[in-house]
Amino acid sequence: MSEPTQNRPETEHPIRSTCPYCGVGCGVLLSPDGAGELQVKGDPDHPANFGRLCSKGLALGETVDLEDRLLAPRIHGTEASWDSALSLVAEKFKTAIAEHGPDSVAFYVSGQLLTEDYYVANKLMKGFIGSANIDTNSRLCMASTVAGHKRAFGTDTVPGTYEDLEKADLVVLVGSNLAWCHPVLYQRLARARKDRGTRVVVVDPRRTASCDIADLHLALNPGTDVALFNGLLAHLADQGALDQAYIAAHTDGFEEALAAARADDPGATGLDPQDIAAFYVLFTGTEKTVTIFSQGVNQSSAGADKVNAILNCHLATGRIGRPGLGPLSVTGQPNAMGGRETGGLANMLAAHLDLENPAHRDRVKAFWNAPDLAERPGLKAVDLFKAARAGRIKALWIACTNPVVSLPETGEVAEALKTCDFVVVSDMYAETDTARLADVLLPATGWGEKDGTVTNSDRTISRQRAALPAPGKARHDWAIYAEVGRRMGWGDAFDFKTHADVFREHAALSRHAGALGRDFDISALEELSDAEYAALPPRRWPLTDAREGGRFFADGGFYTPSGRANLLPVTYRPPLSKRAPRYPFRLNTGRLRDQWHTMTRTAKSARLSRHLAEPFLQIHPEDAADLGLAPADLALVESPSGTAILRVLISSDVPRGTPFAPMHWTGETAPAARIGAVIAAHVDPVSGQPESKASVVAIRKFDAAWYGFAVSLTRPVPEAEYWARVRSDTGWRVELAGQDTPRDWAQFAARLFGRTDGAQIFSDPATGRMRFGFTCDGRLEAALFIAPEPVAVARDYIARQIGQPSPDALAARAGAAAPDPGPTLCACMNVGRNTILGAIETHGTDLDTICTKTTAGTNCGSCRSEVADLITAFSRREAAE
Ligand SMILES: Nc1nc2c(c(=O)[nH]1)N[C@H]1C(S)=C(S)[C@@H](COP(=O)(O)OP(=O)(O)OC[C@H]3O[C@@H](n4cnc5c(=O)[nH]c(N)nc54)[C@H](O)[C@@H]3O)O[C@H]1N2
Ligand SMILES: Nc1nc2c(c(=O)[nH]1)N[C@H]1C(S)=C(S)[C@@H](COP(=O)(O)OP(=O)(O)OC[C@H]3O[C@@H](n4cnc5c(=O)[nH]c(N)nc54)[C@H](O)[C@@H]3O)O[C@H]1N2
Ligand code: SF4
Ligand SMILES: [Mo]
Repeated sequence: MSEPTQNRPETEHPIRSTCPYCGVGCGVLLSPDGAGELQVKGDPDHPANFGRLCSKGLALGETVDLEDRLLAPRIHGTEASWDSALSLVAEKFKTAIAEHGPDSVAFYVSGQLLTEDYYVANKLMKGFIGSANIDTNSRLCMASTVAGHKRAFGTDTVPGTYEDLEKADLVVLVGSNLAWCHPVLYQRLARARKDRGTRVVVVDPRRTASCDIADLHLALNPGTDVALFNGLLAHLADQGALDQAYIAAHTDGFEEALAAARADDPGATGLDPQDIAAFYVLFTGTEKTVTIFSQGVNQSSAGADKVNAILNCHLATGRIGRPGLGPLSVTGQPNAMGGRETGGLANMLAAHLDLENPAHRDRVKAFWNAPDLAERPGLKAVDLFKAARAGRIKALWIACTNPVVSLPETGEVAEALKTCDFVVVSDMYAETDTARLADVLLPATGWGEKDGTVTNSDRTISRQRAALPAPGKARHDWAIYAEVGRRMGWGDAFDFKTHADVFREHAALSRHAGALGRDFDISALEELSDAEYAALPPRRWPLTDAREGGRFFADGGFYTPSGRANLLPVTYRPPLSKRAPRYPFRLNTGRLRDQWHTMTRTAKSARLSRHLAEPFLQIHPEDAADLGLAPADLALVESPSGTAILRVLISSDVPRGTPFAPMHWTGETAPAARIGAVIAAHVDPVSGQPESKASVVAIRKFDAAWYGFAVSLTRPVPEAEYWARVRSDTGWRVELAGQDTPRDWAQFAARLFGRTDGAQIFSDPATGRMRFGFTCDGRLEAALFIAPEPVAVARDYIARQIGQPSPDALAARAGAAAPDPGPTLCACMNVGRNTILGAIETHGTDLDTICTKTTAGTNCGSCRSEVADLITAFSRREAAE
């Protein structure tokens, strides 16, 4: 077999590319040094970020090393050639299809695949294997929005653009922590607010960093957004604030929607009626309103209804498709939109065409010259893994996603992979929780090495460009799918030579979609030469000979059969997980500022790991008091499906009864803290999206007999009921705890660090506290602190002692000569909490002054709210003294 074309890294520097994290889709400038290092800067010419980057984008260069990379295919753990691995994959899929039919196989893919990867995977499954059993992690992410858009607009269109944020007078953030999850958009909003006084309302049960710029924070009861927006629709009607002309000319279903809205009670939100009224008055009186929504809306058993409740208010006021107003779904993953455009969901066709529509199917079948185009929707993510668990999926291929961590009821997902006869995983790393359960592991190139396109939240298509060579034998995802397509017998259909070939075919198919009256038409790009594709600047679709970019629906023109939008009658439904005496808490989950999902890349950066270094449970002070939980204790969170152990973080930012936990930790980083284990697999009946933010749980103290903290030059391998391991500048740091006390602590320490030499041991039998230090040539290489209570040492100080002359380090105090900067608060500029507190004492309580003096918050600004919190806490303390 000939090696597929591996495109070479671009030679012109800096190389323009796109950040691989969130759906803002920031442009980056890459300067490789030729020795594997990569310098990353914001692209001043990219329309998403105009040169800005957040902490994660800035740290990209710290994540491209090859440590832990999967560099060659493996079959049952043994390295194998591509030829044998792909023969086996093609053979197993063919056999399953021959014996059990096309629906006995499935692909599970990802919004982090590039459009070219997605296109080939979807073509192979829907067009040639002849099943629609291809679903994506977008099911956990954007499915409710897709369903809501399709119900209202007839297609999955994002009507507005990012500029609308800067032209709006009111921005409502619903279930979106923009400050942490879309930091560059948040910066654009914060700047606009400063310049023109934009009002901001945050609708979120939790007080988040985004509330820093909010005029009003509506901490509603979880899952009650439909009641809130239904109340708004009724209020708009009562105030005569509707756009009757727009309703009459361009919509259907208004009366039914209003009747349903009137029958609902905004009291379900649990909000102070005055706050509700203040929001309604603001919305009613502000024509230029943008409503941004994200996972607090989508990840709900009423996700699609929440989306439609919001869209109803915009449609009924005609606030759509004009500058400075409209609904704006911010997408999570870099190519969530590209996945929707290529039809990566099990209930969609390609190019925004409908699987249920025979005319659409015929057109795609003819275009692909496909033997067996799928005729009905395939299994959605949760059902797909349930089918695998039940033995109905005989061959499953997972790419670019880590479902054993990110799906709900992860215990069942792991069992599904064990049950399934044949599991293929394509990833950059071998040690993910999912990759560990694969029969065949395929090494994929990753960001910085691969080439293609992504579409961001405002329909802008940008190029990702390779700056580094493909490591080892890694291959591009599209090329792997294409080769399997050829080996399964469809040589002509998968005869792509380059990613540009794939893109041109995708663009050509969209011409047919345009001709069938769909929104997604990028036919202007179908004849790009290789050179034009290589040089493609960011461009917003639609891209036809007649039209480029712009907004949708200001003058109607919806994609429903009638051309009119549907207002949908929706009614508040509570979350599916029901509180019970045994499970009295409702667990909210989500993201942290400096980690990306299952951390396979961001955890490589010590800088990013310093913001919040451990999985935690954010819990209200009164709940903590009821449960007898003190700060830094460990809590055991339990649901009917599993358990998780998390560090207790007491905070009144979360309401009573509704604690919050981050989603990021895995078997590699904190095996006992995988939150997916406790999330119930309840889904929205309309969209199939899991309700990841509202599972009921019980909480109690995890009664540890001992707690530990360790630092080490080399990667420690902990054996304890609880541990969490992160990078530090000098190596690694680990938190530990256990109920069983090791018989021999010295041996425990030696095993933890993989050392055979003896340790320096300091122990205090009276208090049960112990310290172990391992040195080499008089320098500290590893240290372990054990105590019967949560270990109290200056962690950053200790971490910095690695490589330093011992044994001063074990004194566990910050030396006077070297002030301890404390946990990192600003990851971009690397400024610690203690440094900021020091600056407040010296320079006073003005936020801008503190930021300027310490440089904290002077890059992406998403930590400014935390700086402000420190100032507030300091001022309160001063006032009390
Ligand atoms: N730093 C970072 N940024 C990311 C990511 C990451 O992993 N890390 N991932 C990216 C991805 S894929 C996505 S999808 C986005 C997600 O971006 P967001 O949706 O902004 O992030 P989340 O933290 O998942 O959830 C948002 C908020 O929903 C709130 N919420 C919970 N229940 C409800 C409810 O019933 N109603 C309302 N109104 N709010 C509720 C939560 O308290 C939370 O603050 O982030 C993207 N950006
Ligand atoms: N409890 C809870 N669960 C959630 C959520 C939540 O808010 N709460 N959010 C959900 C949401 S919105 C999302 S988007 C998901 C995200 O969840 P996942 O998609 O499972 O998380 P990632 O860590 O992004 O997984 C990407 C995987 O692909 C690999 N990879 C990276 N680049 C490439 C590439 O180019 N090719 C290949 N083949 N592999 C690559 C990475 O190493 C990693 O293993 O989590 C969902 N789960
Ligand atoms: S906001 Fe941050 S994570 Fe999102 S695309 Fe921009 S740099 Fe990347
Ligand atoms: Mo997502």
